[in-house]
Amino acid sequence: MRKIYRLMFRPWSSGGVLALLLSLGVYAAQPVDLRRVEAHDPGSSLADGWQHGAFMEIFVRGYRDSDGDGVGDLRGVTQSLDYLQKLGIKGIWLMPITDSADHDHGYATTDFRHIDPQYGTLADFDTLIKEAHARGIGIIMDYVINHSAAQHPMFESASRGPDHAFRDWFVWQDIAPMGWNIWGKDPWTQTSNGAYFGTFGAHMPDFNFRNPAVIQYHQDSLRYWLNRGLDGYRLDAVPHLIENNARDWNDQPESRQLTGELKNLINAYSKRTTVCEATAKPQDYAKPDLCGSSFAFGHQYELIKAAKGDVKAIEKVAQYFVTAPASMATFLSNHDLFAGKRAWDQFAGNEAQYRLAAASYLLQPGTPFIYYGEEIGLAGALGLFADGPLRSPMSWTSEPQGGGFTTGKPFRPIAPNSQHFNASAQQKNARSLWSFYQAMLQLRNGLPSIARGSYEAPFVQGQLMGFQRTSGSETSLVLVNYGKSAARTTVHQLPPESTLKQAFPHTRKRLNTTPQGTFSVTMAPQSVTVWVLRR
Ligand SMILES: [Ca+2]
Ligand SMILES: [Ca+2]
Repeated sequence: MRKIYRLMFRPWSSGGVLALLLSLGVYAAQPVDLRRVEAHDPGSSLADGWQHGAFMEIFVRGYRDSDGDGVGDLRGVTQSLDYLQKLGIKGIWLMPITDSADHDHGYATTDFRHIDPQYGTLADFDTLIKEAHARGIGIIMDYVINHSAAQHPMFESASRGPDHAFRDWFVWQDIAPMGWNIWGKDPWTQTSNGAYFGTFGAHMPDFNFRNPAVIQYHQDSLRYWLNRGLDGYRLDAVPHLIENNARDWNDQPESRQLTGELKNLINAYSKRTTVCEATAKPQDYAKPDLCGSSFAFGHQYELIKAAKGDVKAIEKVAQYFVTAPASMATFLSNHDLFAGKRAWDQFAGNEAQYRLAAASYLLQPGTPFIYYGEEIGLAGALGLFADGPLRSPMSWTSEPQGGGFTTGKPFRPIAPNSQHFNASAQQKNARSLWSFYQAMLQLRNGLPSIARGSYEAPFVQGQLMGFQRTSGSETSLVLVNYGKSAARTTVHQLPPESTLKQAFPHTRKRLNTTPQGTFSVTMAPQSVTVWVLRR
């Protein structure tokens, strides 16, 4: 008998109270906010194309604590907007901020329309949106649509038996079917009241998207936040929305269809954007008729290997955007361990390699998603399991107890390198990693060819990569020498007898191309240069 309600006495949480009332049989009515939400687009004050600027992925719990309880919150993010603007950030991806059962990453949702009280209030959310927009920064957030937490009042009702409310909102069979295997695990959980399906495990039961009421509920919930001025969503795990059978469960046509419909709902609002997590076929999901943008899973490993000098990886990095859509969302690492450790740990603190990886993805096509703290070399916390080290507090200062993240006791250990690798120290140092990230984003924000230009003439010579980006009359030439020795190279396919101005490092140097359209230059070891040509 697994009818044990995990009661969490969180009197400040409506979800907790409702779950409690439900479990006591007190609350007969539906405890979930099922109100219909019509589209009321408040418009957008953001610049056209803002969503093609660099994003920061923020784990609110670990970003900045405004009230000293040791847990990051929305006001902490609002207090960090000036910092993000100075860095050159144009968008923020908030990891889940709604009520969750996990009280950590937030992907086990218990209320799709309520801010986790530890993160703040709806008023705090509204303030964050308003203050971000005032700085030209848009905000998207996670929407975890495939599943809820097992503690969601809807699932708690459904799990009581076939005649209970919300039963058909989840995927049930009398007896768990045989033959299922998702990443080495059986997704079915047998209970005394039937078996239910959970792609990511028993704690996260999948919704039944063959039930139109479920789709309508999520559409309403998406509109709920868009109507408040949210600028879009990162849709979680969309290839897993709809399963057909034990063989055909991943990335089914039905999931693609529904993903496209959700993207259409979101992007019908002015200047909104959608980016999808689709690990198996990310390039398919970036296409306009599907999600429009999709994380470039797999590419991050090549970026890291290339930065370490791996010639095969350098070739792959050079070729990636020959075929990949420019709407890919590129990154070095994120909150999930399957995507890799924090960049600092993957490079074991080698800043030269770190810079090469950063330049590679910040100067290529795609929309870069910087993982919070990446710009200061935030290391993973020590002594934690699984993906815990990836989600430690941001290091704001050298303060040894809370790293400037909190005046209280941080919910998780601060980074072991916070004394030198913190936002305060690095902003003062023109040679810091932070300053390098800022310089790369200045190139993106200042040069249309780098931000959204074409991708042309990629080449690799030894451990040196080059490519051109063109927008209108402006062409940028990017050269990256991943090797540990200087390299002389001749670049071809440039406009003949034209003047190239060096844009990075920022010098007054000018060089001319030959009548044949070539250009020769010597690259210092492990260096990046950017040249700009205007016709
Ligand atoms: Ca707090
Ligand atoms: Ca599913």
